[in-house]
Amino acid sequence: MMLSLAIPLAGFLFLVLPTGGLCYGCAVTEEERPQLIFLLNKVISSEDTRTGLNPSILIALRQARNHNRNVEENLLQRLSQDAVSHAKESYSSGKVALNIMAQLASCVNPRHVSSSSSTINLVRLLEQKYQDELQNLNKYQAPLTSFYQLSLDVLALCLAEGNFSTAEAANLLKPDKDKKKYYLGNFSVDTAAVSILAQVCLKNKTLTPKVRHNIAKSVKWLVQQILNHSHDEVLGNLYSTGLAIQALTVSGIQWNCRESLKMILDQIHKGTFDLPMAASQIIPSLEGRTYLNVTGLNCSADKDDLDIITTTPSPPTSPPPCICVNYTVSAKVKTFINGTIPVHVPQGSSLFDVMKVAQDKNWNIFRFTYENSSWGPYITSVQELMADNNQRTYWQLLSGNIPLDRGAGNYIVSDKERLEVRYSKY
Ligand code: B12
Repeated sequence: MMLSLAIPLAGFLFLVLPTGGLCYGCAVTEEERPQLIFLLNKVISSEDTRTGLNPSILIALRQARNHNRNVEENLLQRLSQDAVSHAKESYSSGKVALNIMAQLASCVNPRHVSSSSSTINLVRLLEQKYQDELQNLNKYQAPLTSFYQLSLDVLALCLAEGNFSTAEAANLLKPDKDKKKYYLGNFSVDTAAVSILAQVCLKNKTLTPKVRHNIAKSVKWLVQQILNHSHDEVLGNLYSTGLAIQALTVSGIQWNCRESLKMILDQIHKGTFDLPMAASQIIPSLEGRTYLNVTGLNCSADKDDLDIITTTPSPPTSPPPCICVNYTVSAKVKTFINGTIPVHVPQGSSLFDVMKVAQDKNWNIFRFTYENSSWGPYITSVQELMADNNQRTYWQLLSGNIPLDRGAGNYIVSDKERLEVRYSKY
């Protein structure tokens, strides 16, 4: 596919693609809907959805055209309860932003989120957390969190009509001011996609022709970068494609989104989006919706037509054969760490399983810590050497020197694979 063949036209990109119809955004057809329902059923039946606190999942479920009202109601209540109790002290700005979008998508005013007779104004809280991010940016040339979260902040403030300067926000997300914001080691398609969504929202709300013109220029540059980082129908990688489809859709370019959509549908049965968080980032695009649509949903018209699936555990089979991988921990920044060990694990094990076996075998060299996040376990330290946001360091996961596109808990290792956890800069 010729995704990189782009001809500038009237300030936007017009893409010439060889096959299929051209469209502005797209959605699954009625024949394809069973595949989407299969995914929605998995999401509503998952532990993460039924007991967890992930606002991205609620945003996705609310944007779907099939619903399980009970599950959505329950998740909304838990999110509201948690926000009332913990948002002020312990939420990052992006987490507040996602919560605002989840409330909006549930037709709740995010300025009055209540639970157990307490109320919180999430929009005012985000205005404050956004100012903290800006202060940190001015002082240390880096946000408190990341430009991904700053983009979420601008998007949520824009959607919820918060009190902030749209011109300043447009300037903040402008790529020519400091292009580094879109690079985390490599160009981050995810960050660019959320930034485009935020900027298009700003553009729709801004009356100043100059600001509108500047936003159009920024969006055009970012769209081109996303396309430059795309191979065939995969925009960035499998896990950024959902957000990138949303971004390309709202940018107004014509492109063959059906090819990307079909690719995503093919991946559903391979288990690529089994993690509810991964599913939540592709569901809106499969429904032909974007995060800009969270304010326009008609909640009272929801159908209640999705059932929770209870899976019967499969009967015990003979234990899987053992495989052997090579596992390395290394650091050359700040301090020197280098250790390699052969690890035997049952077939089907994850990198996280490998790390635990290595740790049990040699605590001195392979001990590590992690935090649970919506994407699974996030590796925070090896031998007490901590990832540090201020110094832009993290523990990178690699196989044969190539960075993994998923986390330690979800990456299934293969026989004779060379795996590495490397202290790196982004
Ligand atoms: C920013 C970011 C990072 C930053 C995080 C630190 C920071 N400065 O914020 C850095 C660059 C360090 C990073 C690292 C990694 N990331 Co990352 N990251 C993101 C990004 C762009 C935004 C996350 C975010 O802020 N969300 C919003 C906030 C409000 O939600 P949150 O839950 O509080 O966010 C936290 C977690 O998401 C966590 N986190 C970030 N990345 C990852 C990855 C994994 C596997 C886990 C468990 C947690 C985690 O850090 C966030 C900030 O604290 C997402 C894109 C996306 N589509 O979500 C990719 C994304 C989540 N990362 C991804 C990957 C693969 C990784 C790495 C495994 C890459 C690697 N080969 O080493 C490592 C994690 C290794 C480890 N130590 O366990 C994938 C996950 C896909 C998947 N199926 O699991 C994503 C979706 C990007 C992509 N399209 O491939 N990441």
